[in-house]
Amino acid sequence: MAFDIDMIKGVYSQMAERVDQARELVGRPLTLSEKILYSHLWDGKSNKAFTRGKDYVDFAPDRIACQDATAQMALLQFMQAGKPKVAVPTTVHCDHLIQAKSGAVADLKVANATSEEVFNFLESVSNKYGIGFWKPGAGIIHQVVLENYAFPGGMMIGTDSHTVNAGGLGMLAIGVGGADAVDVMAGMPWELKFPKLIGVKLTGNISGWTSAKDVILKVAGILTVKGGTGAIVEYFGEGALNLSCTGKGTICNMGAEIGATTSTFGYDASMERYLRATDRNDVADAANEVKAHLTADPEVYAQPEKYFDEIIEIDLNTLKPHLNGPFTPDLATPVGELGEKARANDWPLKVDWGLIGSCTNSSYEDLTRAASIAKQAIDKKIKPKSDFGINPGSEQIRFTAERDGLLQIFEEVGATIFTNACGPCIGQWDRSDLKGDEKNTIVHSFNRNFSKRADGNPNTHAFVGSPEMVAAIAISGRLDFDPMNDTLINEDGEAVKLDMPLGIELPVNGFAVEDAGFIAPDEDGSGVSVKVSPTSERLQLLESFQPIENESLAGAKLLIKAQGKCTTDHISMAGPWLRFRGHLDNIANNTLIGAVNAFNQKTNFVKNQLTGEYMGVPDAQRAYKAAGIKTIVVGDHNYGEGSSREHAAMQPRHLGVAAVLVKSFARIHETNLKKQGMLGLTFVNESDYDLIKEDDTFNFVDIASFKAGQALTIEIKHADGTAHTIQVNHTYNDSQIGWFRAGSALNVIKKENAA
Ligand code: MIC
Ligand code: SF4
Repeated sequence: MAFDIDMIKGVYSQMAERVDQARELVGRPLTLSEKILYSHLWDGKSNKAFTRGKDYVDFAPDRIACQDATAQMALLQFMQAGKPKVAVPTTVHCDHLIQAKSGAVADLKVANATSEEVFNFLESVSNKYGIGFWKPGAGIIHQVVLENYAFPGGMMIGTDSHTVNAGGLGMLAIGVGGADAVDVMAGMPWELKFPKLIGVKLTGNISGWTSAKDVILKVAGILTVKGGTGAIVEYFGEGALNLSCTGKGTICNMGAEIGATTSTFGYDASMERYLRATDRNDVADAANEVKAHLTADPEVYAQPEKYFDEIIEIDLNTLKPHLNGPFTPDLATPVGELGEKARANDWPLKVDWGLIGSCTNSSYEDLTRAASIAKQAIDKKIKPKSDFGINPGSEQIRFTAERDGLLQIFEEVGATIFTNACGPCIGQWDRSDLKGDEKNTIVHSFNRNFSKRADGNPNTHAFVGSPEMVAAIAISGRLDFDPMNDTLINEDGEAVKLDMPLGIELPVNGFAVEDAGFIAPDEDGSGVSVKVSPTSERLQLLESFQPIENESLAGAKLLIKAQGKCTTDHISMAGPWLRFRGHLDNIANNTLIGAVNAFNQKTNFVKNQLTGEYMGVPDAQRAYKAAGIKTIVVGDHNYGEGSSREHAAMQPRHLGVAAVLVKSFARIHETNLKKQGMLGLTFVNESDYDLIKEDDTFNFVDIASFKAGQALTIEIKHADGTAHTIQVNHTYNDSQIGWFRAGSALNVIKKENAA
């Protein structure tokens, strides 16, 4: 039986009325995305049709999921909200804080010991406030959510950018910062700008070496890392019907890499099969009753150009397998062409590691497809040239894969089976084969491949591909290997070819698990006490941010002008820093240490204008803070791309940065800045970025009349006495300006609760 089945039935019981009403209001057939959006309005009904990309709308998500690395800050904030229980079903998943080193059993033991304090904190807060808790080793948040909680037509938010994975089961699932989750946990609406809609029509059928992953690798190549910003991507067409549910999950998952708000697919037979296989006949039966509302109206898919803002068509019959990278997930190259490109760019052709796992590709089907390749290495006597690492998506998948002999195949080719957790995908990887920062290549089935992400080494060239392609490349040990055309020399000196992968969508004998790793909260958690030691280096209770007063903004200094890609990994690095995710002051010591200083092309080396000395970004910022001087951060395009981690906003806020002024923002990060009471601004004229000099001082000329829909004016004073006055845009609405004035969104909630 499914968790929270009454809630799901409740959503379905209102669906018909709400969808019909929305259709009437909008005056035309509806896409699936619109049906889900309009049936989750906070006010129940709307009396106006919303304008995409413009109107801010209040929604009522059905559930929330948090992972350990972001849950700490989310729950520390929720504890301040003064509520006895979460208002909607919520879960916490321990998956980010487990380092991959020698194998699942040993690694889990180490993680439980080193992060005991944090796991205990999360478990007791969950117990107190009615939150379901998935302990370390239970699996990666998004696989566990797909297996247990996602349901067609539902809306959820999660404090992780890959929450979007649940689109594979026909949900609108959206990644948010912790402060957004706190709103919903506290029983308040969740606000989102009504998204634009991108339709992706899939014609033909996937076959051979091509997999669901290649669909999104191709889409990423077309739309780039910011092409989906502010939009929901809705997939449809006969090709969509023929993809498995977890394959759809893979496609939706990596929609985060194109900046999409989320991605989704209409309810179909693959989803029903998946629901039944994961012990949710009740959800499948309930969904079948409202089937017509769980996909778009037929007119929409017949003439998509009339209903979507943009249409992409992909012919799956001709789609080739891809490998995307290095350093960015949108650099898409068909496998057969990679050798030439690698040679031209001097990317190492020798592949050191093949890693299979991460929330995007760790399903049972993924493991079977990769295992079918690994098995051939054994049968055809090919000795794998690269090291192999596997992270199963959940304990249920791991247990079943072990029962069915899949893990044994991987072990036979020398793979290490790591914990059911994020592992190398988030830099939780004690990689022993490198001595220093050697230039090297790895291939993986993850979603992100930003510089330093997997192993902290800026010279690791990481390429993203399907699990089966990762297996093939790892066996060959070469980046230019094309399994569809090339042969390999086996131990008998014969040239052999790998046959195409064969997958099993769902385990023939059903899923099995002994201990899935779930701990239900007490019915009444009011007696549970949550302790945070004042001397802890891992956890720190939060103090309210003080509002940024207009006067304090006069004479703000430039902290850093970041050049080029500045993702949340650059602003608040993960890997070794994950240990401080619950301690704001400690984690602030990594603030912007990965951002490239536009004036010297170095990282973590900026001028402290007070002394003229060059130093690390956090040190310079602490000096400004000590002197009571506000600062601003300047950045390029798609600033804050990647993770949902609100630390990337809270740390600068904590250290006294007042404003972030960039060419463009990634959605979640922009919201995170607003929530924490900061100014997130964009240049009206992008070329004004070039005006900013290293010794600049800023005046926010008209901040006193900060208004929705009205640009602000900033005076830039250069050290030589000259000055420029520029216009900057913002997207704050009235209530968001209220957050800025109150010091943070949380301060507003606190005030309302106290009243
Ligand atoms: C990631 O993939 O970057 C993460 C780690 O899962 C993040 C969340 C985090 O920073 O904790 C994400 O994608 O939101
Ligand atoms: Fe974990 Fe990686 Fe997925 Fe983020 S992308 S949730 S780190 S597996």
